[in-house]
Amino acid sequence: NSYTQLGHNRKFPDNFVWGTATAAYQVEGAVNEDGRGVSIWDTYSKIPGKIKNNDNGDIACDMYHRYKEDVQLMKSIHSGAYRFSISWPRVFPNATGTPNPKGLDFYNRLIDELLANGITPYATLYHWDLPQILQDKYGGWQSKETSKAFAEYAAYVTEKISDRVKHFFTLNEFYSFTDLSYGLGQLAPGLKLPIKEVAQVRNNAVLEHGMGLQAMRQVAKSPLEIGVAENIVTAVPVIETKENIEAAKKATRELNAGLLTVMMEGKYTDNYLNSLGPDAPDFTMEELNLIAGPLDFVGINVYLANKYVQAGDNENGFELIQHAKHHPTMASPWHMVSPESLYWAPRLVMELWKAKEIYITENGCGATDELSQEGQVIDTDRVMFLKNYLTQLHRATSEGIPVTGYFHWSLMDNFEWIFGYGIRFGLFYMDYESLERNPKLSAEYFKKVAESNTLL
Ligand code: PNW
Repeated sequence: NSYTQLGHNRKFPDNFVWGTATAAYQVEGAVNEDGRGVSIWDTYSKIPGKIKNNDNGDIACDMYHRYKEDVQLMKSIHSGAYRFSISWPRVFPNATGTPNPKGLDFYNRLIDELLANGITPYATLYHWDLPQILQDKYGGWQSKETSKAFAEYAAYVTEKISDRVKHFFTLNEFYSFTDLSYGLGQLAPGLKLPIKEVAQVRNNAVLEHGMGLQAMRQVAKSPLEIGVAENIVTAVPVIETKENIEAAKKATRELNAGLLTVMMEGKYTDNYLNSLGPDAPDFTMEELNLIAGPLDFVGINVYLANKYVQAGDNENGFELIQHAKHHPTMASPWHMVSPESLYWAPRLVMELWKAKEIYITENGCGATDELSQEGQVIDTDRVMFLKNYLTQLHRATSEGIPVTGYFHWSLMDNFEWIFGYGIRFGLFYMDYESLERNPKLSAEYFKKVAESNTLL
């Protein structure tokens, strides 16, 4: 066939899942509709100077009203799966207690529309929009009360939708909503707490995942596949020698010690606890057991090689290498171009923790796309990005690394957190005046890859 290239098998495995992803606050809008409560992102985005251009998610892509059109967008590019997040304050305006049936109804409508169009729903229960009331009452993730509240919310949602949704993620990107939010002050609630408290926030977050996981299994209507979607900190061997690969394994294990590593191993590494010393978090053995509740798959958001690494003579056995000053980046300042991360991240997860099933729950890039007079968006930068990253993903699957699906971030341009609407990640271009959606060249590329299940 026309997709076969000379001498290469460029197919992805049979039944490989090609999907797209979004998150509630970034696309839904309708923040005051149908009894939705306030989240920390509503509050944070209204503080002048926090978000580029003082943008906020009040309208965003208005997906709350346009979801039917958006399901057709997915269908048009052969996105056979869709990863969306559920807004906790829509379902529980006060975080716990009396649910708001109208809030859940939106997700019921969305799920039914997806299924009617042959698209498999993948639901994320938490993508950073914490009910404001938990922040005000308990300091949000600083308290285990938030972990308990999450378990209640997670169980409620699972009970209501698990007749139709079989794939769940508890939380999205622990590193972002713990360190970046409570330590580095970059994301809501924008705090710069001392390390002891940040370590406790991390512990409460993984505990919350564990408690949620247990609660969800108890109420599931049928066997579910539950995992996380973590932005694993990936250490990539700078040159792929045996020694450097060993070093990358050790480094990746330590760099994720407070989050993914403890979820996979049920204990904090000695290095982690020793380096924290008196700042180590409070936890019990019983909590560690919950934290390490078995996952059905590991979901990883992979954008870059966070660090390059080589073997070292020191105690750790590895040496981290900084990116060179002119290492190329995509439009987001943090986004170092490093396609090989999409090979190494799943390989390291498989080797370190014997993962049997791995999803790439996010990958994509930001750009400053523009719509031409002819109504086209020719995003050669994103197509270049995808060709190179997917080449590495193909390398992974052809070596037998058990990656079963890939979700592109994102279906359409949306509210890019502190960068507002200034950086665009979509396969579809959003005109924020008319709210019209237009496919970019990358949408065509994604469609061809997904449809043929082949690296192009
Ligand atoms: C992810 N980094 O965030 C989030 O899950 C999405 O909501 C977001 O829109 C998307 O990626 C693009 O930014 C990230 O510093 C935030 O490496 C920071 C990093 C990576 C991903």
